[in-house]
Amino acid sequence: MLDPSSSTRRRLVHVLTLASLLFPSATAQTANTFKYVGLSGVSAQQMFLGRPGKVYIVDKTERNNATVNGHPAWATEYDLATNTYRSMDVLSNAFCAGGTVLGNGTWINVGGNQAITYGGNTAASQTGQSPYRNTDGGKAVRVLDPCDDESCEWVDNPAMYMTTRRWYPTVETLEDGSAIIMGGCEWGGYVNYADNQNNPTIEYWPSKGTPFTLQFLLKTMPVNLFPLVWLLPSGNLFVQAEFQAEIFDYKRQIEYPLPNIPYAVRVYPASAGTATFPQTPQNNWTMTILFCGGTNLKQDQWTTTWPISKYPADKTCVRISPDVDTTWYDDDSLDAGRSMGNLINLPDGRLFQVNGAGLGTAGYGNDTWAIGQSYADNPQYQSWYFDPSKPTGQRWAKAGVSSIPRMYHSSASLLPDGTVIISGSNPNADYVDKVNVPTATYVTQYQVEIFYPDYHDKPKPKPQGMPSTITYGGDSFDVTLSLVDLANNALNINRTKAVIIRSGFSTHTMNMGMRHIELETAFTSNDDGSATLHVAQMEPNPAILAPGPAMFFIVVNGVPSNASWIMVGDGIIGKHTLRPRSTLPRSTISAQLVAQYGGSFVVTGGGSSTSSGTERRSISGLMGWGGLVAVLLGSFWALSV
Ligand SMILES: *[C@@H]1O[C@H](CO)[C@@H](O)[C@H](O)[C@H]1NC(C)=O
Ligand SMILES: *[C@@H]1O[C@H](CO)[C@@H](O)[C@H](O)[C@H]1NC(C)=O
Ligand SMILES: *[C@@H]1O[C@H](CO)[C@@H](O)[C@H](O)[C@H]1NC(C)=O
Ligand SMILES: *[C@@H]1O[C@H](CO)[C@@H](O)[C@H](O)[C@H]1NC(C)=O
Ligand SMILES: *[C@@H]1O[C@H](CO)[C@@H](O)[C@H](O)[C@H]1NC(C)=O
Ligand SMILES: *[C@@H]1O[C@H](CO)[C@@H](O)[C@H](O)[C@H]1NC(C)=O
Ligand SMILES: [Cu+2]
Repeated sequence: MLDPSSSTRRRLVHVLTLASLLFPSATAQTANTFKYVGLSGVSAQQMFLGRPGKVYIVDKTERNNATVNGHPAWATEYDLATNTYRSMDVLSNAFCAGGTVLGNGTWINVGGNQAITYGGNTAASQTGQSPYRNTDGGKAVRVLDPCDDESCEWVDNPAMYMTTRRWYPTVETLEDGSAIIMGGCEWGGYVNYADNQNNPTIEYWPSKGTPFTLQFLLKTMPVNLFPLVWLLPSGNLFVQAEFQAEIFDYKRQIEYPLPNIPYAVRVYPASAGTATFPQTPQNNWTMTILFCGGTNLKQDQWTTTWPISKYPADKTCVRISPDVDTTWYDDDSLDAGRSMGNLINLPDGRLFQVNGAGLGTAGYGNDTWAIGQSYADNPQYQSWYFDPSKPTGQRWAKAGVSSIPRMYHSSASLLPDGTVIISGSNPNADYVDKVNVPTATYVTQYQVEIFYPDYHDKPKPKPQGMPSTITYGGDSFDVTLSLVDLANNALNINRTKAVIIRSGFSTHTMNMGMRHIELETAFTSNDDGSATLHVAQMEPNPAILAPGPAMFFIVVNGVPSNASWIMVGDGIIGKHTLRPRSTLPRSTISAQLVAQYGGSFVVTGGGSSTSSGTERRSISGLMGWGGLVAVLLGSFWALSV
């Protein structure tokens, strides 16, 4: 294991920094690699991108290296430009909290555990005494308005708390920008051992009244903590725990059972990777949810009396599109079984799988069979791409290899430059390093890594006119791209996508609220090979993407621009303005360009067509772009690269 403070590592960082100053092209050799960039100060059990340059990290209360107001910290703000952290004071114990961003841009961090002392043991006082000075976080709702200038702090005020205790709750943002808070337990545990501590209820934040019971959370004991929940475009919720699944019409409080999920338990602590496929104009923004890995423990095996850390994780992947089809479909299996392998939406439409373990599950405890305290072993260092647009059997491809074990309490998030930040891992009750526990196998990780996807070494498009707001319906807007932005191939305008990604709140192998939404586009290409991309607003349906901040990317032939930071909706919690669907002009290509390309084009599957002249004319409907692209590859523009 790498020691983050070793002088070797410092020297290495210096050499790399020097190299990249002297040889700027050195940074162009990073594709498919992980790079250590800094220390997080507290372990990244929970992590989210709150501003374009700021990542917020929340940990459980423990003896962290970072301190704040005279006690160990359990929250930091990580600056992406300087790779340094700022300690933040969270008052209550945020152990296994959930979180999301609201329609007005405020983030909430929800639930947790009693105040604790050394070793993760319950503190005698619940009101902020030494050594950690933490308070009871069971009902906590911690509130943050992220900032660029280091002025913001978490507000952890009991006046804003929930009415019931929730350890491991799931939080999802709804159409009005408020949050629904589901499930959890009162006093913790590996699973929800006893009915008398289950919290099978739902409440909202801001509150909409007293909590009500979801029958599903009674039926799915004992594996119903951190239930897997997505707001569907229909406005219903899809809910999955244990082997069961349902559609929940939360507005009318009606539950519709779905067939059981095949092969394995996916919810925490089995902790499959989960993500939604890109929701695009072509698929009518239908949500398809992928579940990969987990563990196939049976109902009576959720005890800690046997060596779970030796039990192989599951390797199957299954998917469902709950709004249109209640069938579970097999998808391409993982190369090897994996628990806790995060799936992260990339702007180019692929998913990136990272972190996890080949044996065991999430969780830890003082069990003789545990690896130290870890219930998982055999960390998985190989990361993967999953491409939902590829035919079955060809969807997985190897990405990079990390050297840091990232298992229980690790996290990951997409960043605005298309890279992925990865941090955390601490399968221990308190902070552990090789000094205080010389025999430790899996220490508390503070190392922050960036993964550079394979598109990273290609020149980034720098589109002009990037938006800062996206509305539900309304007038389309224009983004312009130079010929260079189109990788010196004017035809790439027909392989250009406008993509919104919400990176979500990453914890326990989930990124709550993570979505990939592609907007409808049309284009006008110009004589000089530059082009204007006309971009439709969101569909006038906030259930496709709930209101709140997100990233907007232009992706040219698989290469994303840097994102602009957008607010989706009106920036409020409440009823959002719905406007008529955007109408787009017809796509046109400069006739001069068409002439330049030779004037004669092969059309795939529809005869052939000749085009020449000097006036701009519409070519959609005239000819298949696929054929045009095929004929022109390697010709004028490609040669001029
Ligand atoms: C602990 O914090 C100090 C600064 O307070 C820093 O120099 C050191 O690198 C940190 N160590 C780790 C392991 O994070
Ligand atoms: C968003 O709404 C919440 C709940 O009403 C409130 O606490 C928070 O201050 C609001 N944020 C902003 C930026 O107005
Ligand atoms: C587990 O073991 C650690 C290390 O020996 C100790 O500090 C802690 O108190 C123990 N926790 C429990 C719940 O027994
Ligand atoms: C597209 O999805 C919406 C729900 O978001 C649905 O109302 C509509 O009927 C669907 N359209 C088609 C053509 O399937
Ligand atoms: C993209 O963002 C990164 C990180 O902020 C920055 O270093 C880079 O210059 C940006 N590139 C472009 C093309 O804007
Ligand atoms: C873009 O190209 C595809 C084939 O590659 C074609 O089906 C589509 O119609 C083209 N789009 C436009 C707007 O011409
Ligand atoms: Cu946890």
